[in-house]
Amino acid sequence: MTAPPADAHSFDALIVGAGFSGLYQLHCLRDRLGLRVQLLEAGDGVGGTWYWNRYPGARCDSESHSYAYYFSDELLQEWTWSERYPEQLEILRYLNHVTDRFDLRRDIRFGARVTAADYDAAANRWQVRTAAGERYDAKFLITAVGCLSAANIPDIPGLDQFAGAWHHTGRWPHQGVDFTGKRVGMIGTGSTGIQAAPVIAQTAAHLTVFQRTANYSIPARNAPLTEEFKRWAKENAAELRQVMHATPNGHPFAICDRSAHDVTPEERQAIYQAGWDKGGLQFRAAFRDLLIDKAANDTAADFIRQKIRDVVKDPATAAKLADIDHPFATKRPPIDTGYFETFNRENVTLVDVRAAPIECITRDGIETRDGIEHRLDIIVFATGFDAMTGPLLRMNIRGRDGLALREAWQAGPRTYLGLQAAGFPNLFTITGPGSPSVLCNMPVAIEQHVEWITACIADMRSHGFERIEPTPEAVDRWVAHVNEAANATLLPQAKHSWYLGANIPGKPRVFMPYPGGMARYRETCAAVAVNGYAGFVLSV
Ligand code: NA7
Repeated sequence: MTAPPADAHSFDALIVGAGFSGLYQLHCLRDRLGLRVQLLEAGDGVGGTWYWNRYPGARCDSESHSYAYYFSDELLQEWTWSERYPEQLEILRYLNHVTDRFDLRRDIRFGARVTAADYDAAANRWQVRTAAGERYDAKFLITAVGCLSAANIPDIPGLDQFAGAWHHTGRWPHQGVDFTGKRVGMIGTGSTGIQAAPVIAQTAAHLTVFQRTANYSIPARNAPLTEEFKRWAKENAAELRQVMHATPNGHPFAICDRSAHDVTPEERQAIYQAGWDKGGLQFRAAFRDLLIDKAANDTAADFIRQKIRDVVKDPATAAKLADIDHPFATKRPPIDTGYFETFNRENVTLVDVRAAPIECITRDGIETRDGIEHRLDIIVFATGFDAMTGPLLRMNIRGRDGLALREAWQAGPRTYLGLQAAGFPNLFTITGPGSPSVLCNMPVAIEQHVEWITACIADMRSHGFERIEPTPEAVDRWVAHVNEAANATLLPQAKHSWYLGANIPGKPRVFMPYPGGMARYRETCAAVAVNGYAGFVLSV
């Protein structure tokens, strides 16, 4: 496997994407297994999500001490985060530090966007092409393209005639955008819009927020970390790792083992208030049944709606913001720094585009169905992503007998464990659809996948296997299991969620991430490997 290649572009493994996943995968395959590996990255630098998402207010919603690699004790001890939630630039600095510390840069080809990947069955090699026309081939192809990297820019008529500037938050200009004195329109009130609005409003002459679906949000309560906390996190890294591995969502806190119905209304109110004051994603860990029992969920939803009404002074605006049509946390729950307070500013307006949808973009702004033209200098698309499948499908992957992944997944993604698809030998998808991924603190999900893939390739080498792919039956069973797990929760009730692909016109409505919990998923993957890779076919 490690014999010298016939030409400079042949490798044992190709990895696509230099974010959290790709960097660790490169380290594992090259430095632990001794493979010849090339990592192909579309951007000019490492960082993945944190390379592209440079919009104002961009910050991680996982707490910094948990949003890090835990595979290296030395790395954990030498890196110190500055705030409770790391901002985009700090994460980018961290990933650059990791890249240099493990000497990864020399095996990364930047500016290399993969445009095609074809499996050559006779040679058992993946033939990969980039937009620049470069060709690579390798036995293993590992996608590390992230779940939220294919920007969704809605097809609104007239965008090409807009006289101002427009930007998608996930493709933010590196030099930044100056909002001073500008009339800014922002479409989208997901996690991104909720982070960006308060920051944009500080310098813009006016900010108009176009809201299609009102959203819950919990205060982040971001703050600089104290020296005491920084020391505590380092001293307790092993215990923190254990907690993150044992919880369903990979965060460093446990979900309380009580039902929302086990306490009196007054106690419940006090518990929610404490969660609100503490801030962050931990709010949803207050009760074990918030995501499985609608009546329990309603208690949290009502609490947050009341908070919105308390914060927002104009009752009409408060009513629109609190008119939320889905259970709490069935869409990815945002956390914010002053989002609802932003609507108390003189220079901020909320436009309800559920009531009056966007008709078109004109030369001077955005026109809604009620005939109003909202005059703008800059449009910010905080409109999210073609999540989970988008980044994979746009690579034009073809497996055995020319089977296109796009065809195989016509009715929605079909994987075994989110790791592999039938008909695509030796293709591994890190945090692929069907794995916990976006329902988990991402570095935890990523480390588990990378380590499983690395161990699998190591096992193949030691037993002389050349190919691995799942059986169609194992895929069928897993897809059914993912659906069952989703249907056991309230998650599918948010009909417009990107978890379901519902934000992209024409995309099949299938629940994509695995909602059975990261801890249980980790055990399943380990059991599969121990049982001779049950559900996979290994061949020589
Ligand atoms: P999201 O969560 O997909 O949010 C996108 C927002 O944009 C959401 O409010 C959408 O409304 C809105 N949207 C999308 N298309 C349109 C059109 N055509 N018209 C009006 N409004 C529109 O993306 P984010 O970037 O905020 O967050 C993605 C993830 O990144 C986040 O969950 C974290 O995991 C990190 P909708 O709700 O579809 O009605």
